[in-house]
Amino acid sequence: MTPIQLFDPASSTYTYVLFDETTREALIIDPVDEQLERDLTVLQQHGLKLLWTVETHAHADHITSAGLLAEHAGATTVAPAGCGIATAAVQLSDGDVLRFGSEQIKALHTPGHTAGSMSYLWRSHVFTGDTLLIDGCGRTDFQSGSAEALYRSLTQVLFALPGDTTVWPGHDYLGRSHSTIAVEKTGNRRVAGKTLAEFIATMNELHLPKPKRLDEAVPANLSSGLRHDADAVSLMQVSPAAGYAGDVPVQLACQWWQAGEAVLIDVRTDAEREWVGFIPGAVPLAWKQWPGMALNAGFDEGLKAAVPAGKRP
Ligand SMILES: N[C@@H](CCC(=O)N[C@@H](CS)C(=O)NCC(=O)O)C(=O)O
Ligand SMILES: [Fe+2]
Repeated sequence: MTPIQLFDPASSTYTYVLFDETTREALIIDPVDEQLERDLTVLQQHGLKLLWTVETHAHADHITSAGLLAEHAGATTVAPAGCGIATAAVQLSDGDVLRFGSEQIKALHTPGHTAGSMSYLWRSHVFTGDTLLIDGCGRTDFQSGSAEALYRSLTQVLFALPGDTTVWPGHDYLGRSHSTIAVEKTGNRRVAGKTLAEFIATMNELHLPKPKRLDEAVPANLSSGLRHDADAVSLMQVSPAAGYAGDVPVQLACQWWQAGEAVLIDVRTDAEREWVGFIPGAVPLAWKQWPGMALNAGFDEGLKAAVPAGKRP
C-alpha cells in the first residue's frame, strides 16, 4: 500500500492520507484549507474514518484545514509540541506514536526549518514536511529556523534511515512526487557531501523571497486554521426576529432552540452527520451533498416543511 498523495497547486503543498485497509481508520498529514472539500470527498470515496489531522510544522505559505476537518469529520488535531499550535488536542514529542487501526506512525523531531518541525515514519515511508525536500530542504531564515539544527536533522536523523525508505516531501515546486533516502543522501545538492560549515554557507546564500501569505498564514496556523471572530460577543445583543437573524453565537442559538423560539436545522452532509454524530432534536437537511458537494435541490422545500411559516428566513 502507498500513501494517497494530494497536491495544492497554489502553494505547491503535498497532503497525505494514510489508512488501515481493514478498519478504514485514517490520518491526514498537512491538509490545506482551500482543499477541504476535495479531502472530504477523498475520505468519502475510500470509505475512511478520519481519526487524526497531523501537522509537520506551523506553515508559512498556506493555512491548514486541521480545525475544519476536526469539525467536519470528527478528527482529532495533532501537532508537534514545539510548534506553538496551542489548539492541537495532541502535542507530539520525539518518538511518540499515533495509531490508526493496526497501523502507526512515529514522530521524529527534525528541527531546522522551524524549531518544532517533525517528520513522520510509517512502514518504509517518511513524510518529511519541509525538513527534506526533493533535491532541496526547507529554508531556515525565519520562524525559528536554524541551518545548524537542520543539518543535524538531515544528516543524523533522516539520512540514518534505510536507503530504500521512500521520501514524501511537504512541497515540490517542480512537479516531482517522491524520492528515497539513498538518492537524497548522495545527490541532494543542498546537503549531500557537505560539512556543517558548507551547509550553513549554502543556506545563508539562498536569499529566497518571503512567502506571499506569511503574515496571514502563521497566526492562523497557530490556531489550527480556525480564525476567531472578534465581533462575536457583540452579537449576544441580537434578539430573535421572524426570519434571518444574522450570525449568532452558539450559546444564544442554543437558548432560542431550548425555549422553542428556533428550529435547529443540521445542514451538514449525510456523511458528516454519520462521522461526527447526530444531534438529537435537530432537523437533518443537507445543504450540499456528495459527490462533488452539489447543492441539494430539495433544500428550500425541506426548509419550508421544517420551519413554521412565521419563522422562515
Ligand atoms: N514562493 C512560495 C514560498 C516558497 C517557500 O519559501 N517555501 C518554504 C516552505 S514553507 C521553503 O522552505 N522553501 C525552500 C525552497 O524554496 O528552497 C510562497 O510565496 O508561498
Ligand atoms: Fe514550511
